[in-house]
This record gives sequence, C-alpha cells and structure tokens, in this order.
Amino acid sequence: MACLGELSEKWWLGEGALERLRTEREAHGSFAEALRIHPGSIDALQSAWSRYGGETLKGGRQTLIPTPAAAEGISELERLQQRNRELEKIVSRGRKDEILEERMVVVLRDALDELAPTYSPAVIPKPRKADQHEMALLWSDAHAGEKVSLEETNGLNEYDWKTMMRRHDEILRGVLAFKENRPYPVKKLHVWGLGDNVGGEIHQELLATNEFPIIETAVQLGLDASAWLERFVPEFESVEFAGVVGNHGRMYHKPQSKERYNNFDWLVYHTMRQRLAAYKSVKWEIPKAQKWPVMVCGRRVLLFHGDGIRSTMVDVPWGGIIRYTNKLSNQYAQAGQPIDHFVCGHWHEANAVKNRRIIVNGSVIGANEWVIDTFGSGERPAQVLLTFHPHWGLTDVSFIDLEPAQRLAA
Ligand SMILES: [Mn+2]
Repeated sequence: MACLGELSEKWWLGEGALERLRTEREAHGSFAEALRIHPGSIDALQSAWSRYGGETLKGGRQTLIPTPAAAEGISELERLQQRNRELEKIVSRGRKDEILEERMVVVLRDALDELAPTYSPAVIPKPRKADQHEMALLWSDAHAGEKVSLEETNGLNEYDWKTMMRRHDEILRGVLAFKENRPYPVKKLHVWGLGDNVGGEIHQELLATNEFPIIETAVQLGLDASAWLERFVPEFESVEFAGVVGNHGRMYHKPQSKERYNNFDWLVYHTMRQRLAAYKSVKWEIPKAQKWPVMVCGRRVLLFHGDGIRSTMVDVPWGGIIRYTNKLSNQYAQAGQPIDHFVCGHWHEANAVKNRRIIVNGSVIGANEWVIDTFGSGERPAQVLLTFHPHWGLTDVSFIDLEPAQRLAA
C-alpha cells in the first residue's frame, strides 16, 4: 500500500482518491499520525480531502496538523533534556545576580567606612527674642467717594463711604491679629500710601455718581484716615508713614508728570500728618516726587502708584510691570540707590512676583462697574502686609481679605 509521504498530488486525483485517503487514515489511525510517520504536504492532503467530498473532520484543520514536536520527531526525552538545560541557565543567572549584589554591598560598606561628611551645621546661638521684625502695610486704591451698585454688579460688590470705613476696620483687625500671633516681636509699623485713596472726578461717570464732591471727599478722608491710623499708634513703638499719589486724585483730566503731587491724595496725607502731629512716635514722608524710596531693615523699597506702566491688554500687564521695574532698577542703581523691592498699587490685584521682588497691592474698593465692563471681572478687596527682618529681608507677604467669604455669602 502506498503511504502519504510517497504520494504526489497527481496521485490524489481521479477515481478512488477519496477511498485511498480513507485507507491511508485507517492504516495509521489518523491523518496526523500518517503525516508524523511520513511527512508530507498538509495543504495538499486537505484540499484533496475536501475536493473528493470527505466528511467534515471533527476539530477542523487542526485534526490534519501534527504537533510541531511530533512533526520534527522530537522525543519526550529530548524535550525534557532541553527543559532541564533552560532551567539550569535560569538558576545560574540568578546566582550571578546574587554575587553582583553582594560585591556592591561590600564596595559601599568600605566606601562609607572611609568617607566622612564635609559639612557640619554652623554654631547658631539661640535666636534673640529682640530680633527686630518690621511690618509694612500697603494702603491704596480706596477710591473714596466712589459708589458701586450691588444691583449693577450682579451682587459682586457694593461700595460707599460706610463700606469703605468698615473695610478699614478689617485692615486694622488683620494687622493687629498678625502682629499678636506672630512668634516674634514687631515694634515698628510702616504704612505706605500708594495712591488712589480718593476716587476723584477724572471721568464723567464718577463726577455724576460720586457720593461727595472731590474737595469734600479729600477733607473727610483726611479726617477718617487719621482716626484709622491713630488706632495703630499705641500698638507699635513707632509708625512710619510714607505716601505717593495715584492717578485718580489729579486735578486735570489729562494725566501729567510735572507737579504730579498736585493731587488730592497729597492733601489727604498732609491732613493726616497735621491731625497726628502730636504723636512723637509717628514719622512722615510725603514727597513731591512721583516715586519714593524708603528704607526698611536695611532694604531699599521703591514706592510708586503704577499707572505709568503702559497697557493695551485686558488684565494686569505683568510683562510691562517687569520691564518697567527692570528699567527703574538700572536707573536707581546708577544713582547709587539699588532697589531691593518695588511696591505699587493701581492694578487692584494683590500679588508678589519675581521672587517677591515686585509686590502689587490689592484695592479697598474691589470690583466696580468699569472694571467688570472693561476686564470682564474684578478682584475682591484686599490689602497686603509685608514683614521684614534685618537678616533675611522680606520674610512674609500676608494678604488681608477685606470681605471675608462668610460676609459675602451672608
Ligand atoms: Mn490707579
């Protein structure tokens, strides 16, 4: 009888092919076994089988395909020997890793025995309780006299004189709470007026809606702000006031750089100075200059309002502020007065940027109709409190929220 291995495709053709295939299968028990003994073409066998109407095989094509091991004639012994070799390899690789690890441990142990740290902490005496921190309150953008309508701002803000002075109470509460709860003594308070504490009449809408005419506003703010500042006097060994003017209190519609102090902010500061003249612990600097350097804990801080910085875009022009202060930095360095910090108001958004080199104050007024209309939103009212130390310089930037959340929600 012809076996499959010897058969050519031609042999499958013609009469009796199906019968010959059956015989072949019976002779070897299965096609798989027939192929194992006589390796041949599985595809040829399968196509002949189906061409001559062989019944569907249980298990489909798999039934025709021998297992690879069987097809290659690999015995069980060979398979197990191969497996054994593989396992030996794995074991020897693991052993190598163990040896490597042990060698690394030895190297590290030897190294640690030989090396010593090159640093030892400096001898620091117990810090003196008398170390002098000084606080500096940024006071600006109260826009006294201006009214903001709760209805027109969709409930975002409401502002009038009474609200303004209530928010000044909040400043007092904040500063005194920070002073009381800091673990170091603070004997000196700087108060830096940064301008726009009067709303002014530079826009038609302000002229039409202000609570009082500007002259009345300035006098009243001088009196009320004196009473406010006076409350700090007994709390600190000394209070040092310095103030620059803003843009809102100017006399004319068009901004001017000459005689910039011709501004109601300047009048307010001088009124305060006269009212508190009897206090020897209160010192005053009310310059005619538009920018004013003050010294605190050996650091030079430049005060200015901030309206000189050009802006054509919505939002605070950070790029412009940084370029502007870089130029100021060069200018003052040339004059032998290098500046450590720049402090301004005007933008109504409290921030400390460039590694706290530039500090921008928030406002007392908060969002108003113009800001919402022009910028889409306005920041909540807030003022900034700085703390300096003779050794570390500006150590803390604190934010005093003038409308704590619960009050707004109420
Ligand atoms: Mn301003």
